[in-house]
Amino acid sequence: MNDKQLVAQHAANLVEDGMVVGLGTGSTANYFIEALAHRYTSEGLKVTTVSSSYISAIKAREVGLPLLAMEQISKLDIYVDGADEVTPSLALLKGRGSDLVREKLLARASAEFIVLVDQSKLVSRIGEKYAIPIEVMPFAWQLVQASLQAQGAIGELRPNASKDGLAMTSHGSLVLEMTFDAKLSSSELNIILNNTPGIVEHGIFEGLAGTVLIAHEGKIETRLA
Ligand code: ABF
Repeated sequence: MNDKQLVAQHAANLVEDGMVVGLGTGSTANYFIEALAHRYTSEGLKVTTVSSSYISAIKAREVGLPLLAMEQISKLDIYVDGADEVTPSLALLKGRGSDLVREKLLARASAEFIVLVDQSKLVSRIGEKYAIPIEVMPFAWQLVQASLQAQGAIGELRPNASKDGLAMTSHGSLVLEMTFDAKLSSSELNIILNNTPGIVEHGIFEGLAGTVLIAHEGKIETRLA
């Protein structure tokens, strides 16, 4: 069992009968979906799930988990997802995958947001390793880019990974990937991005993580917000 599987298995064991469970996206979340499905089929654990992406919804269906559409829920008990960066204050950077709007909606609506990472995701500040993904209304991207550039940021639209052109989210947003002055804290960045018109959502998850489970060489460290 690798570190991602270990932490995913640990999180699946935290799920209780009757819970509505949010399914994250990415390689670690995939292991969680598999581990949860195993408990569902082998123990008869009663769960309902809701997914943060089409990809995870397909995975959930493949492994036989009962799945609700996001439109069918108003709250959930637990949301389990990976992250790209985690700071000492448990601010997160997410969204190197596709759908951070759904991810942030589930993180905010859940009674408990559990983040699964290995040690490679630990950073001293948001933006240390990656540019910040910022979903923008397609017609607003230049205005948003200019507004953020005026505040010292640099960056471009995310290219499409598999073919020519630009990346587009499942609900039609373009994605700017911007790098900011390293002196700005995650809460300052969060405020700047929350207050910029034309931004649909961004990858800074500030004050949302309840528990971060960190796997390293077969052991799990638990950090609580
Ligand atoms: C998604 O998957 C993203 O928000 C985050 O970018 C990523 C983490 O994936 P992995 O577990 O594969 O590193 O949830």
